[in-house]
Amino acid sequence: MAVMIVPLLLAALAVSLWSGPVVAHGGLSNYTVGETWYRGYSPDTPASEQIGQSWMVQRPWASIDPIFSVDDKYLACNNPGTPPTSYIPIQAGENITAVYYYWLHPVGPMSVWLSSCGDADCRDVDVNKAEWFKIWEAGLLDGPNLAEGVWYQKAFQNWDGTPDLWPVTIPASLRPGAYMIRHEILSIHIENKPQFYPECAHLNITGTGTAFPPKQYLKTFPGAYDPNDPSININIYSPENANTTKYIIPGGPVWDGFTVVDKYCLGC
Ligand SMILES: [Cu+2]
Repeated sequence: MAVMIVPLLLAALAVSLWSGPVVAHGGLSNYTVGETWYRGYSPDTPASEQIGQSWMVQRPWASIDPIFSVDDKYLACNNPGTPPTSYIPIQAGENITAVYYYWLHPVGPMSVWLSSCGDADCRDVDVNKAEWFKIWEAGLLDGPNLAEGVWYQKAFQNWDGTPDLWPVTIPASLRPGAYMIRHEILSIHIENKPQFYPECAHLNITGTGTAFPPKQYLKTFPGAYDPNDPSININIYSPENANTTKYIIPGGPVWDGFTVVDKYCLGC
């Protein structure tokens, strides 16, 4: 019984949202872990009813509009991206599912990042100085080319009134602690005008793991992306991209959960 409650609730909410005006863009509205759902920020609800509330786990995003520049400070955790009050409790090895009530854009990669808050409360961490590592990514799933192929960004959309669900596993080996999680959708359907949609939440990760990624996986936002990266400043409709399914997801490799700092290798 309990298992059914969350999907039904989400479906009901999704339907009610669909009765509003149809808009472009969008964002990450809620998170689920197991059967528990955690409410995120909504740009459609007054900020005063959300910011500072004891239940809030997500950094607020004031609008559904994208961020266009890789140098924008809001690339880290959107605008304003100020700290929430609460943490989502989750065990390393468990899934966290990002819930979008709708997502309309079809083309471009999606990635999920974590940043350890160390001994600090994540509320005191500067998201632009935080060091993030990628734990998940997905790009083009199926050909025939970048413009006409099926990307995960398209595949995860539902058009039956149910929300779009994006499940990701927290690496089981990860050292426990306070972390920020950052979901990013990069939409590249408009030539040479990338659109970034980041949202962040706070996690209290438990577990018995000891692993943590080495330096080469740690990136800052801004900083992780080059504006001239051919995967970011891209025209998917160009003749040279008409016959290729090759696309390198920006931001470097996903941390596998096992590659750790070699204690015998200074400076690695
Ligand atoms: Cu849009």
